[in-house]
Amino acid sequence: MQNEQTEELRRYAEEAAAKAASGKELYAAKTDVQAKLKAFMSGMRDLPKEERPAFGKTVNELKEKIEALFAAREEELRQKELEARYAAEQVDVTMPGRKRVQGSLHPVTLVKNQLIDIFAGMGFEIFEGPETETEYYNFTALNTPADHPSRDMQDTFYLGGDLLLRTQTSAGQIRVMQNKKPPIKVLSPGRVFRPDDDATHSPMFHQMEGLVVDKGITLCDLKGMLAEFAAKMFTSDTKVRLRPSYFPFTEPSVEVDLSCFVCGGKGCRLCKGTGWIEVLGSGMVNRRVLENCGVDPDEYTGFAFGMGLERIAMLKYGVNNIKNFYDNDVRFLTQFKD
Ligand code: 2NM
Repeated sequence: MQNEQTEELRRYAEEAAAKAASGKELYAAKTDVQAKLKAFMSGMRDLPKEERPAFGKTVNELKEKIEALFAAREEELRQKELEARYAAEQVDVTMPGRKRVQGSLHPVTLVKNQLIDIFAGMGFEIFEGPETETEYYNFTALNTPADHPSRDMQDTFYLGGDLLLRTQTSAGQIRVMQNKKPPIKVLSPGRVFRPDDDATHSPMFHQMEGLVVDKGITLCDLKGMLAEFAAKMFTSDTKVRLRPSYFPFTEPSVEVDLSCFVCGGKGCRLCKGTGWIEVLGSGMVNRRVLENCGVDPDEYTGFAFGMGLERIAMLKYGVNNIKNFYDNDVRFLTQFKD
């Protein structure tokens, strides 16, 4: 009779422990089984004295079994819960990380920033005019005659009406002279547009023009300033050579050559054996241009210069086709670090 009850309680405990699916459920089952065990134990009082020791032994063994049973199930559940957590929180520590690619500035931007640094150091302010201009600002005010070839349909993008895409940033410098009394010292970087298209010409390219107007400005000031620019942009011993040229907006006009920064003037492939590289156009601002802007040419004189940023970048970084600048091929673009 007692053995039957013992066996029944043991089975009950076994089932209750097995059914518990979590630590919390197991604890509830254990409490329940312990209550039943206590009730069973209290039955000892009703037994004859001589049967009590045997009953006590049986109950104690049952109690130990039950405790071991719950302890084992508790460990089993703990292990299962841990495994579930590990599975949910799994990270593959061998997975390669996400690469962060270091960006770099476009070579034309690099050159533009270098030039701005150099000329800002000489006291120039930056003025960027509009990319769409009128014929007046782009040509007429710059003393370009009505029949000048640069005004041809083949050489300028006309937008209809009086508007066109500026062919040079000097269009914006006219506005500066109209609006500001000398001394003027402005640098105008920006995009310009001309219908040219080959290895060294693009219908859109970048220019940087400089303009200085004040009392007593001479060609010597221009040459000295260009020497400073050449030393900082290329090598410190770079020499400057001025050759006579022609622009409607300057008189006299000059082409500016710099001694070759590769061979130092001895002659090499880059300078085609001449020792000199043509870098920019320049001159003393034509008195008609000053007059057009309301600046008295008998009181003030000025010089101006203009260069193509792509051309400077091609020379400096050894790029042989201008199209490389616009293809957006990262294998090309990432080669240029300041
Ligand atoms: C050049 C060459 C020579 C130039 C002239 C002016 C202005 F506005 F004063 F008339 N700005 N830039 C100039 C002069 C530009 O580029 C090859």
